[in-house]
Amino acid sequence: MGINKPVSDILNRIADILSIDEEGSVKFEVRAYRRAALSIDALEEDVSEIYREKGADGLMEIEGVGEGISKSIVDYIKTGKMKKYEKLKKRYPIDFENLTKIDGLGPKRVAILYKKLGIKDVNGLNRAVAAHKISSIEGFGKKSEAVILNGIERLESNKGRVLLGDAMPEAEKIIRSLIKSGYVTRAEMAGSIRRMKETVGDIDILATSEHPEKVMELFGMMEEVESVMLGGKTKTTVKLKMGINCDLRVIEDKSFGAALQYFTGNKFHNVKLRTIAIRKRLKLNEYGLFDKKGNNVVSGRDEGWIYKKLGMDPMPPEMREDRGEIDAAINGRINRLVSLEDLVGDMHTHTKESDGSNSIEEMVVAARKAGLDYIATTNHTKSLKIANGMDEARLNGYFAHVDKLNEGLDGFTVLKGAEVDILKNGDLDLGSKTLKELDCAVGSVHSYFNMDKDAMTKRVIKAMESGMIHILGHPTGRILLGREGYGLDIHKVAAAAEANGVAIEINSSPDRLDISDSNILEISDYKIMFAIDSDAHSVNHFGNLRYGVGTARRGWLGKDRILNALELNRLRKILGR
Ligand code: DGT
Ligand code: CA
Ligand code: CA
Ligand code: ZN
Repeated sequence: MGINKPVSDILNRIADILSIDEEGSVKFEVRAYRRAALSIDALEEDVSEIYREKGADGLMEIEGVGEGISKSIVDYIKTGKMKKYEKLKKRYPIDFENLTKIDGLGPKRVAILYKKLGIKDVNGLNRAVAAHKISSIEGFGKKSEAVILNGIERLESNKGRVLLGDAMPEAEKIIRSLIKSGYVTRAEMAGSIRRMKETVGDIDILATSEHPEKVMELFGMMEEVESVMLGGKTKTTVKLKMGINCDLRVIEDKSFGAALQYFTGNKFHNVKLRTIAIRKRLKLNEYGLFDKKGNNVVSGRDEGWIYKKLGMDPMPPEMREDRGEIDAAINGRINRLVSLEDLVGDMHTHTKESDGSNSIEEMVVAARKAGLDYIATTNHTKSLKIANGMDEARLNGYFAHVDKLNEGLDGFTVLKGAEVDILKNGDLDLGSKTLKELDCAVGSVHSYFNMDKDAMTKRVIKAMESGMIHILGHPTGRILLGREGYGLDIHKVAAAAEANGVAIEINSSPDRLDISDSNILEISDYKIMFAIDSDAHSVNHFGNLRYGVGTARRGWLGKDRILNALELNRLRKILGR
């Protein structure tokens, strides 16, 4: 495990504490820390490696890292601490990380609660809410108290879960090590990761091996592992350093498919399937599908055949949530779902013109590497000052640059776009002349999240009715394991999207996955298209598209519903309307 994550976390905490101060120069500093945190989080190479190879100068080559921040990073590499943070922490000895995850609480409000009530952590907050102390503080009130209480409950229910985007790469690393050991012939993910669920409680891995004991021994000693919780001959559970458990099961080759089915779940899907088996006088378990005499009805090797023998079409793991997929499978109505290979473009990407880490040239190289034929460059607009949003003049200059770039590109196109801020009253954050010139306008809400549901719905619909936006960006504003989405009447929004030809974004950023799979299922009968976007803020983020695809598949979407599965000429016709 590298140190990029802890380093970027501490930089964010420094920004939290600094942001309590309102002074102009500090505001700039806050932005610098946030920016550095973001680009370090997105780095492929570990900062400790960079430091070892190139020293502090190497660190300063990282986007957004200047002399001061590079010193702090060196500090951390040498001592495990940052002096600047330790000093600031004395001013506010508060658990910012968890407190700011709660809806309705930013660093400033957390600091007010500390000063007025001495609240330092979630427990303290919980006690203050229970005693109704919050509502008496200026700027908080009864509504805030309710929002905070709801936020605490959400934080509790998320405890122990991590983002799919953190769990999946970890599972891949473990599987690579297993295969590399030479003792494992086959290893695959099961459970919620295989179903591409947005958060994951524990990692499930199934493997086949001639030497199960060796595999278990080796697993317990992997560098990702903190401790072995439960060691057995065919199943071992470990606690990973990243904070969750990992179950490894060694399975016999002849029942690998059955085990894969069984341990992929989910539980409710499996219960239904077992009931169907019983009705057919069969028995389904992790070893296979058996008749009354205990004979194999179908080879346990193959997952798909188990479904077929039970009288239905096999369906992708992403559908197995007991949301009607078994009926659909019995009636032969499992459609082909969109896959990563179907995506040929990306409609939402940032560069360092606003809050991204890379130049448009670097983004193009990365997008091509990811197999794309076009991207829309969509930086933030002027109201979003914290993200260095662009005004009309800067956009014009930038677009002239993009025009030149496009002339030199062969077989790749950059569409000129913007992530246009949807203002409080539903107006868009750019003049209509500039808006009309955009190839691709993603309209997004970035402020006033606490508006009531009616007002927020009207705000978003007004933006869609402007006829100026092509895509509604991260439609509900939720942050996974963080804040709840804003109140939004999703049916009214979908109806407006249909009426105005606006596509709904499936934002692939692992902490968003917004719009959610369940919302997609809810609105998929409307005649609307979806855009699976990376919302890339760095060259590495195109790799997140797979999570957006997973979300689309969990919403049962086929390629025909995906805007950026269209080749450029057909896409242009739709955007041009
Ligand atoms: P998670 O880990 O909370 O994100 O969700 P899952 O779905 O990965 O749940 P998990 O890890 O408890 O179990 C993996 C799959 O194994 C689950 O989807 C269904 C299946 N399963 C069925 N019966 C059992 C059982 O008795 N014990 C366990 N551990 N798993 C079972
Ligand atoms: Ca699991
Ligand atoms: Ca498990
Ligand atoms: Zn945005």
